[in-house]
Amino acid sequence: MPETENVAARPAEVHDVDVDVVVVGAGFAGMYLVVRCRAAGLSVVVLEAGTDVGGTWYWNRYPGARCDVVSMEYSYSFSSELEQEWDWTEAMAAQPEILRYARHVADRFDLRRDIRFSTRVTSAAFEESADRWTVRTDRGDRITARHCVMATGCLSAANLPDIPGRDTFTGRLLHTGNWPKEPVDLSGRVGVIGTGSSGVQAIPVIAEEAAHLTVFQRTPTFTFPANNRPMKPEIAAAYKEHYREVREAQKWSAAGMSGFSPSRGTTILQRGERRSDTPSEPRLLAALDADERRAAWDRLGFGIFTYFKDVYRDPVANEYACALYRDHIRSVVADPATAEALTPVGYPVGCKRQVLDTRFYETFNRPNVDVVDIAADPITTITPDGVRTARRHIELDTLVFATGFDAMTGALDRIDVAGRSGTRLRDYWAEGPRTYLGLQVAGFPNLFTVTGPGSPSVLANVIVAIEQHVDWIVDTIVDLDARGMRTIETTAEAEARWGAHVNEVAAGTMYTAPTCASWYLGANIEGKPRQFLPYVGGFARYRATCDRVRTEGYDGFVLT
Ligand code: N01
Repeated sequence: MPETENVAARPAEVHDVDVDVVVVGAGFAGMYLVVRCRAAGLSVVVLEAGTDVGGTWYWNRYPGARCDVVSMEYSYSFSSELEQEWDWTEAMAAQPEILRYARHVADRFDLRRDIRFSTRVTSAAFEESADRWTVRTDRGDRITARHCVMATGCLSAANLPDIPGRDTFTGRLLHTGNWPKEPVDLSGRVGVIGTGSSGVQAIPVIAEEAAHLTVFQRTPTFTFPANNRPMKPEIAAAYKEHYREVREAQKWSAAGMSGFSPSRGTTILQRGERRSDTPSEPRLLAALDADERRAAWDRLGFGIFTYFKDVYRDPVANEYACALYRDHIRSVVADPATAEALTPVGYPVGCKRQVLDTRFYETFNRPNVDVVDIAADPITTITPDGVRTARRHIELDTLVFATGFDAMTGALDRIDVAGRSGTRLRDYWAEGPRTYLGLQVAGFPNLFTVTGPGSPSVLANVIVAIEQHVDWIVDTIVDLDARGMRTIETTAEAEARWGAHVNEVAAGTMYTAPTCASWYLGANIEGKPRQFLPYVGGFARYRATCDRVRTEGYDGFVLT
């Protein structure tokens, strides 16, 4: 079936409808919500700011954008026909292919008839007298619904730092997370600010087109080779043959990945392995001397980070691994000053989201690429024709902000969400988000957040996390209806209990190391409260908790 791009303009008519479920966002979560709601006999409307489905993969069209989970597992599990008929061309798919997949799913299941595109939600308010949500949009629509599901994505609110002079730039100014649909001319003098996952993916590709590329880097990153390759037919065939076992293993894994071995045809679950298994003789990097550590790198390369079980647990082992990593940069980057500028120091590997790359360091050996260490030579202003740092002015035709997102809470903050007594979600979360299971907030009955703060979300294969949340939400609504219940609402006590658990499992990990500043902690956004946002206790454990909560009569929720 050909996958089509939706080119519908902003709908002309204003909607004033009442449905069972209103959904904000038509990414992978919103799309699956349509599938599940329809199957459950619930009427549903999805409101989407873009002109088509795909969410993250609709907005992040920057050169080099690609998934870092294997394609065979970064896909929906709800339809075996879909699994069998879709063919991925690469081990880890690039953005255009994932967007094509999303469109294919929309076509195949006729999802778009329940989605209003080019429609941005401005507010959502709970009407206590009617136990209904009223959702309003920028086009004047008014949707009332029994349940409101925020499928707004974890990394969807672009962070465009307010650097002085930003809006005076007369060249083209772009953000990776809001990339234009039409081809962008990057042949001139290009600047990229940021070296997180987006910047690291975009830089090698832009370097090939640009006359000159200047990378403005504030914090050097740790990035591992993606080792992407074309999809081998025998691997795709092995997955397709064993998809049910693969999906089951994904569901009960630490991070939504099955550990499937195509050659053996078995998953990690079938082999009885667990990521947390401790080998009988623990492999500890900290136990090796300098020569042995060097020999380990020569033998295993980047494999040392997972081979040795203490790298992400013990600060001493972590620093040994970082030292080997830094030597690696020096061996790849020819110019010593450039290598030094690119070398991460002062924070542990495993604190920030792991970045995967394709020839990132090699790119800095090109004559048309240089890096400006803006920690040492800060950007003072953006001028009409470039960027001024403390020491120089760099003329640019195009300036790319690869500066990330107001993660996990930003998209919700940008909607005026009001619960009981008109309490604003952004006020309730002023000191940091409070949720129960990342699914619900006290005082906001029948409001659900898909992959919300306090759930594994960004620490898992997000499609697996989405399916688990959507299944839980729709099953709960169906169950409430069967019991004649009108509302479900968590309590402040349950939120406090869950929040303490989220913090407890994050404590002592590299994510919360004292020297760590990451978007997981809200540290990338000025004024955002510092709080570790996702749940790091493991996906399988989290799923079991959600299942248990339901079977034990919705422990932590009040049904009325
Ligand atoms: O954003 P980031 P991203 N002045 O926040 C810098 C997912 N993703 O879009 O570290 C100057 O990671 C900032 O510097 P610093 C993935 O989960 C996945 O790259 O704050 N610089 C940093 O270098 C990822 O983690 C893929 O000092 C500023 C960069 O901008 C998440 O999305 C691909 C600045 C931002 O890095 C976000 O990644 C892409 C300022 N004012 C994204 N503000 C895959 O591979 C920020 N920076 C699947």
